[in-house]
Amino acid sequence: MSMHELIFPLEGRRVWVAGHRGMVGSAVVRRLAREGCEILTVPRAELDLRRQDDVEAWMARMRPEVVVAAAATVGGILANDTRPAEFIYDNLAIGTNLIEASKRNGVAKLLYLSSSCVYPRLAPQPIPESALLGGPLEPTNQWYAIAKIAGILLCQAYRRHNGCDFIAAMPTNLYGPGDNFDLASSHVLPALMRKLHEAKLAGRRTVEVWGSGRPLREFLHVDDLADGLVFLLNRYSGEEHVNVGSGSEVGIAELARLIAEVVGWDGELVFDAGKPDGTPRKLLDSGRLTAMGWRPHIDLRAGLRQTYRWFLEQDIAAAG
Ligand code: GFB
Repeated sequence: MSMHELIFPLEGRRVWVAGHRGMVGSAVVRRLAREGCEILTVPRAELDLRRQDDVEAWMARMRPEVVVAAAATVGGILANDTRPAEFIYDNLAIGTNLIEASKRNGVAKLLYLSSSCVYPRLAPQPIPESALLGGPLEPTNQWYAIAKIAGILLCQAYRRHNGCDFIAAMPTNLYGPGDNFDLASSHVLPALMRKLHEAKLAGRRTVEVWGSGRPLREFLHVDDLADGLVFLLNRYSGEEHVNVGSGSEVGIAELARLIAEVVGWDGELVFDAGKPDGTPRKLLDSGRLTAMGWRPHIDLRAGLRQTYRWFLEQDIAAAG
């Protein structure tokens, strides 16, 4: 059987999306609606994924057959840099609890969500899966990275030791509906969208962009990611994590100009060298996934327009 055949249909299965309120989890829930499966979710107020006993008890009661581990404490460069204990503890706890409880409850398939920032700071570009653990991490997000590397290795170890069909996906930088637009904790794309939108409303002629504007980032729309994740659930079973990217990168200064165009603001961008640049470049080699037959569909400009429309709806809803 070749790698890209449908080996694990989701139809009729009980699929737990852990982290369903987040940008990724909510996109996975939207995408799974087409698969004919039964989707399980649980609010954070009812189940704290950092509590091992609670996670095990919930899973023993709800008996999911498939788990999408999309729950995580996440944030942009500043949040990662200033809240290290939260980023390492929460993500280690969530990952170990979901994986161990899935083993104990005989889960047939688990998909763990890692992140492209787990690769070494100066990894070869585009970054192949084999670059993992080949060099020192980017210091601003090393805490998050260690937890997300542990998740990948847990999946590998449980596969080898317990025969569990647990796989890991490595998404690139993501954006889209459901993103976090809070300036202190968000990633660059929603942060700039909000800043430029507010500048337009206030008639301000300058907007501050952190760092030099020179770092390069690859962006993937979260609906493309969700589609790639379902593709992997259906068609991939293996020890190595799989990169999921769009294949195209953009400089931060250019991204700011693109968003300014979408928002309709034509002032001046001011670069704040007092803020960190982070890793200089982070482009994934997604050749493994595309060779299996998957590709993304939403280009950055169209994705930005759609995300801005979503943002405006939230804004209006919040104001009204
Ligand atoms: O998206 P971002 O916060 O995280 O920042 P990373 C990307 C680049 O955009 C950095 C610059 O060079 C920032 O300095 N930037 C410019 C801004 N203006 C802004 C702004 O207003 N807000 C923000 N947030 N950035 C994250 C990791 O790294 O990538 C996470 O810290 C995660 O752990 C995520 O892996 C995917 O791309 O540098």
